[in-house]
Amino acid sequence: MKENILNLLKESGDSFISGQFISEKLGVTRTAIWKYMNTLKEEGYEIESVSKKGYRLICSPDILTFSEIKEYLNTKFIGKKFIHFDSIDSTNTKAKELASLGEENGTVIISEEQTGGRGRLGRNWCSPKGKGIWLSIILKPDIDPMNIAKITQVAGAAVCKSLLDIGITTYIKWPNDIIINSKKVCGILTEMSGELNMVNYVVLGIGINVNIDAEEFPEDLKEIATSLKIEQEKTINRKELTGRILNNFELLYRNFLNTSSLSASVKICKKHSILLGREIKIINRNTSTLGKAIDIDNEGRLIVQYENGETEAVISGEVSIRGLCGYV
Ligand code: BT5
Repeated sequence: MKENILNLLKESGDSFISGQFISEKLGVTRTAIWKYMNTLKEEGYEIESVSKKGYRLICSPDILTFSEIKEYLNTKFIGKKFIHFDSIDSTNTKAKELASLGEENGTVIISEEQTGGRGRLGRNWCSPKGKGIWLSIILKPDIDPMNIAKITQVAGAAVCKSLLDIGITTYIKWPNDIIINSKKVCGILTEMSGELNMVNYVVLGIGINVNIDAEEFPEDLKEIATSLKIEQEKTINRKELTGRILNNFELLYRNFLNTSSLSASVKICKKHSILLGREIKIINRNTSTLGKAIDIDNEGRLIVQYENGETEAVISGEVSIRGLCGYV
């Protein structure tokens, strides 16, 4: 009901809408409407109410609820169900819990803040309130578990393309970091539950530092992390960007599933790769080897040429890559 009232307010734009009209249209009492208006105000909606005229929406809060994002969304299945939290430990943890209870393919879990945001290998992901996009998508692809890591690259390509669409050029540090100005602006965490040859579900987590100010990063991240706002020197519309990312992700993901080929995403990843042509250090457990990143193949593997001239196709998840200068 709250959603319906909000829709009516949005539809009427600058004009007032009477309590009588809402009451007749939605079949609720005037008192109930008044209560819903108060709930909306508590959520940050600025609503003017004038006796004999009714209600008017003055402005909407900067929150990533379905009501706020839907005008930017044109997906077929991603985000058809949207679960929004004000605060949560980790959207990936929640998504895994819901997926194991049967939550549907394409459901998006998003939170304004994460108190226990996670990176890979048990690392932390800093996710301050209202400053980023912290979301997870539940996916149920009918593919070989071996191919799941490729979804990270589909997501990386979708984020890069979406940022480029709003005029921001970024780079991908294969396989899962998005970089601006040698600093990390986005990380991707793909987790899976499955058996040897069957995927139960995949949870794709995307974290983007959107409007974080430099001084808001904790000390240990100041040198290695950045945000879109820091780089662009302006506040970025989180709602629009969320919509664009989900739209682009769905297109590339469907292309990946329908064609059984990663090439459309790889094309974007290669164009934006920060590693290709560079000397890198490939860290595999305790050993580290020097080499040069020369290509990303259509399986999404990083092709590395070692000093002895031999080449190897490196699979994401097996190794960690360090550039030889700075963070990347
Ligand atoms: C990642 O891990 O980059 C994956 C991050 C995924 C976060 C999303 S947010 C929504 C969803 N829910 C979750 O709980 N997670 C996902 P990794 O490559 O392991 O990088 C982690 C490292 O990045 C940390 O050890 C820090 O050094 C650094 N880091 C932490 N927070 C950061 C931030 N906000 N921006 C840039 N770097 C950060």
